[in-house]
Amino acid sequence: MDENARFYRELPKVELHAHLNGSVSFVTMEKLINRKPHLNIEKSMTAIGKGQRRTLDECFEVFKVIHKLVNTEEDILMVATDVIREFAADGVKYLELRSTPREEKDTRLTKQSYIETVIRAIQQCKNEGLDIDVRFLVAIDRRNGTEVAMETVKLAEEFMLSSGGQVVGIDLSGDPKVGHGKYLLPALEKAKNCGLKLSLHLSEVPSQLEETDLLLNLPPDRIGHGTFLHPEMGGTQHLVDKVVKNRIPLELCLTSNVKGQTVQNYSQHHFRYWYQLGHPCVICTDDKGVFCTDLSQEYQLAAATFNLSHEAVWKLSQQAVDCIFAEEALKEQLKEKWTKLQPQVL
Ligand code: 6MZ
Repeated sequence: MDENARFYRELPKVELHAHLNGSVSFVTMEKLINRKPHLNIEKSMTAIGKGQRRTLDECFEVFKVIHKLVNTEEDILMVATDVIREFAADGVKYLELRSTPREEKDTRLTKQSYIETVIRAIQQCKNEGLDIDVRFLVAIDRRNGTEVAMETVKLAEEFMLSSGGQVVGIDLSGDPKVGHGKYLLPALEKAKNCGLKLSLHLSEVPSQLEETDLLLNLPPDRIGHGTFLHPEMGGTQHLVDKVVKNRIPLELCLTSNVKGQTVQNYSQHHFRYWYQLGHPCVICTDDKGVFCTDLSQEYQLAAATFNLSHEAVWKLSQQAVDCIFAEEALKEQLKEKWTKLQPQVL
């Protein structure tokens, strides 16, 4: 590893936008495929390699394949522990994992046992003594509509109260071309009122301006992507003003957006717009398995594309701590960790 790559690996990092089933590495995927040879799934069907691109629709087909491979408690436990260990090995000190609880009649998996298993994986990694704190966001898949969204929030609330602080919020995700946020608003309001934090995928595709305007009134605690919010990408100043006024941090995933073809190339990524505004931006991976990346690479890519010094990169990773959903005490501990780890030259 060259010295520059080492800097990014050793940089303490915060990962706030990671979908569990999109984060499954090649190595874990191999184990899953070996467990279920009858499915005839090849590794190439579960990831988008270097230089490859897919439409966003094709990306959503990839998740369907992965969901076939991850359909028991045993699978979820393995996937979640592997993903957490990999983030820890990449220098991530605080991770918010998000995942959509699924019911699988064939394997008797319930949404409840799905969440319990993710929490078990988090505890197992803690017991291993890994240098990473992990929290869980329960995801609402937007295509499933009002009732499922409400049920998901109820589950998340129960777990928030019983999990000893591990479940901290709700993620709204899924194919942005399906469904409309107005049907999900009551569930999101309920989540907010019971103390769950909200991270919402907003304006990931161009046609969502009305929905984004509506959901920004909540307001959410963080925004996933927000690719088409600003006027240069067909958004509006009004939307930008709302985001800036409430200082809502953006979770930005460069490789995901370029490989998923919502952004043409790295230099046109909206990181530039929001970073120049001085608005809180957090670099994230989205789906490190599907998009074949890791958080160190994403930081390095952002730095190379936007000409950021090591000092600026350090600041970026440090400021991400302010955007986490965990309790204040942990925030303070993480800030101390960053201070301790800061190289003297910066
Ligand atoms: C929107 C996405 C996504 O929940 O089964 N997901 N939603 N936009 C994206 N951009 C590429 N990437 C992943 O992880 C997979 C699920 O996460 C959401 C989708 O709902 C996908 O099915 P989990 O752990």
